[in-house]
Amino acid sequence: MLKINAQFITSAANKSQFLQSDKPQIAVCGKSNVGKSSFINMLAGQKKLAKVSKEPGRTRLVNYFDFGDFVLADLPGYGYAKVSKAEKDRWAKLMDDFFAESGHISHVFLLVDGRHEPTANDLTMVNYLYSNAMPFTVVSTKADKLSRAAIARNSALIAAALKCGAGDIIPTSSETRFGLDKILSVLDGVVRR
Ligand SMILES: Nc1nc2c(ncn2[C@@H]2O[C@H](COP(=O)(O)OP(=O)(O)O)[C@@H](O)[C@H]2O)c(=O)[nH]1
Ligand SMILES: [Mg+2]
Repeated sequence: MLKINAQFITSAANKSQFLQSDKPQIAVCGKSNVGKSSFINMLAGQKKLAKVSKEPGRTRLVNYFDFGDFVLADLPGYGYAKVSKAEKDRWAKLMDDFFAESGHISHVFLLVDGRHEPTANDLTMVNYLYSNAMPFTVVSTKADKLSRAAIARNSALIAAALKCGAGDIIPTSSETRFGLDKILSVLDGVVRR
């Protein structure tokens, strides 16, 4: 089993600031407000490691956390309508740079909102992961807001849109910690490789 003992390391605003580490690096990505920070806090078993916001975030930083056996990179969210074209371009450049040297990335968690079909930006992100040959897991969030039947139904819709199997989608709730066991077993597999 993984021993999880997490702490914030640093933030990177550009390529030159990306963290170099000997530990496996795991990235978390998804649109603004999907629940990335909450997911990281659930993994860490801490309430305030990553900042959770009611307002969709505007920070354009990669935040790094040391989890002991691995480093987790919280990537800036996308799809927030109110950002300027210049900010969107800056985000795209940061992501291009991040995945360009993706040899150091062991795994990516792509978070999508379990209540809705994936957005156009989610599809762009997943294509990005496919074209960079990144190993990834799709995590659907906010399962506490859905019935079991709705979770199953939405997983099928999300899988069809993202061209993966419904069984490859892990529904989670950072409120109830539903799905955490499955996430930990993915992490365990990644870290052992
Ligand atoms: N009900 C519910 N709300 C959640 C869950 N995860 C996140 N949220 C809420 O969604 C909002 C955005 O969460 P945050 O983690 O900051 O998203 P981020 O922008 O992707 O980092 C906050 O109001 C959270 O409380 C969840 O599993 N269940
Ligand atoms: Mg966040």
